[in-house]
Amino acid sequence: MNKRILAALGTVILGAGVTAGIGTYVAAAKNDSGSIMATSAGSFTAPDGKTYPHYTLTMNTYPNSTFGGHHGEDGGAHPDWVSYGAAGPYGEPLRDAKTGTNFVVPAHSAVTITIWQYDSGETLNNDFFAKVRGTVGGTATLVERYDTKSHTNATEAKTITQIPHDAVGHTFTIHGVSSDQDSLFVNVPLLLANDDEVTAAEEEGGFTQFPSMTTFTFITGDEGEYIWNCEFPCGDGTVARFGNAMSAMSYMSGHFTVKG
Ligand SMILES: [Cu+2]
Repeated sequence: MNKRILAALGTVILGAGVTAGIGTYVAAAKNDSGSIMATSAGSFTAPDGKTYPHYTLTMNTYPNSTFGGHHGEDGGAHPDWVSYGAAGPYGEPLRDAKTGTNFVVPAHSAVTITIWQYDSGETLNNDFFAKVRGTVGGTATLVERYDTKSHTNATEAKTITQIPHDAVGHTFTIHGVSSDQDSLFVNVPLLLANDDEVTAAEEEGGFTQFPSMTTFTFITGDEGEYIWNCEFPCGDGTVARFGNAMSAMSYMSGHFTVKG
């Protein structure tokens, strides 16, 4: 993956700017203008027969930050870093989005998230995160290849409880930041996109036409402040590649707020 070499170069050139950037970001993230609100989508009946207000969120994961959106048109300070970003209803980048990684969802609701994953991948440090956890039914729906041009599944959708631990692009993992609130833990592994297609698309300055598409639903409790992050070592650095994009907010992590 040439992005690792690029990331290493980026560290040398741009490392000084990182600390200042994180502080600014966290301060800005305190108000709601920096968050994506879930979209209302009717009601959802859980397997136990209970009905909840239903909300949806969409997002993308990219092999670099040149998708526009919250990093800016040219990819911002770290164009070579992997990143989450705001997505339209068919996995298209929302180039005008001002935020891509802070989310607000209502309390006591069913939240369905769809993630299009445009990056390649490698092996997880920890098998734990290759399993789907905390979702309705303990499952997710996976389309290994989604055609973003025709808006159709290029492979059949299937219900999954895990993916191979050596085929993980990124993970979406929500967890609490304090113990005096409802616990919310959700982990969904996102299948890598085809390596050759990702590389070919990157060489042309774009993203693969066929990301994987993963959809899952979970039920929120009382209001609370949570954090989400990727548990795949997709960053850079000497400590198990948990540096750079992995340790900077707004790339592979963000706020996840449950509002009453
Ligand atoms: Cu990641």
